[in-house]
Amino acid sequence: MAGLRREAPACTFGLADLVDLGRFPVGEPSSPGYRAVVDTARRGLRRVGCAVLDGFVRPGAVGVLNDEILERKHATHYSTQIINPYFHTTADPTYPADHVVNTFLERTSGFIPGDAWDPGCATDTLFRAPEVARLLADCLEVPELHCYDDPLAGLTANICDPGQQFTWHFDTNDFAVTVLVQPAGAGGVFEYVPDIRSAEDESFEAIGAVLDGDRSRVRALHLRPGDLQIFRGRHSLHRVTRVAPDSHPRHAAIFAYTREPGVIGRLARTRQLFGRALPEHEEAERRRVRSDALLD
Ligand SMILES: O=C(O)CCC(=O)C(=O)O
Ligand SMILES: [Fe+2]
Repeated sequence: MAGLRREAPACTFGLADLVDLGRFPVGEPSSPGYRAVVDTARRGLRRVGCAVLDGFVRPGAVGVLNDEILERKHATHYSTQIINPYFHTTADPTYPADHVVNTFLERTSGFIPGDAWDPGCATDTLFRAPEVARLLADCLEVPELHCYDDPLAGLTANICDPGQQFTWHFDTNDFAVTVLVQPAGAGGVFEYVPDIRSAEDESFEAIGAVLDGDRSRVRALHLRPGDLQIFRGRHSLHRVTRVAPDSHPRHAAIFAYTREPGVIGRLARTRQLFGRALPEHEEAERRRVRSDALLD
């Protein structure tokens, strides 16, 4: 008779272990505490496209999240690339040489891909908790949110090792949710320029000014471990500044959600970010319908 195989525990962490439910009563949407969190986040998102739920992850659980990143750090796909704000890597001769489209800056950070996480680990539990998706949907004023179905880009961690930076760019997703797990000792600061472009206006001139060092509209976020950040990165230029060479690495867990279920990423961007793509990406590319005409 074959012996019973021991299954790995499906989930060893409950939400209460991970989230400070006193301050963030995620499962109680009609409670005053929940309403207060949502109202504050909505104000930030409306005003500057950014909201921070400070101390969302319990201090004790932040260490667990960091251990999970360290266990998977070997799976990080590092990209050393010179990119323009639209993630393009080659010049476009239809624009002048000094145009932002032809301005390329260094990106040296890496991503731990979605398929590196074990289902039921603390990071995955936090990402997939329906109560968290409900809270985020309420903050973002959308009817519902679904975990991004992309097998690589749904749940990731952005790794910036000493000396690395993630230069100025726009995201392809409308918004991103980030939990800062380990800040750098020096550098590694998230900076952004709220709503510098819109679906109707690329605002090349304003973007060029920022790339040239204009700090007048730049905001810097000094996040602490366990802070959850909701950020609209499609229209807000942003970056992670260079981590000091003598600092420890910066680790951030990134949770991607979509308004519709079953959404998956672009083939070229997937290859760029993760160094590979899966058959699902090729299939999705064939079916894709664009939602706007922005450069990317
Ligand atoms: O690590 C972060 O805080 C954000 C990184 C980022 O901008 C991105 O992954 O697109
Ligand atoms: Fe980004």
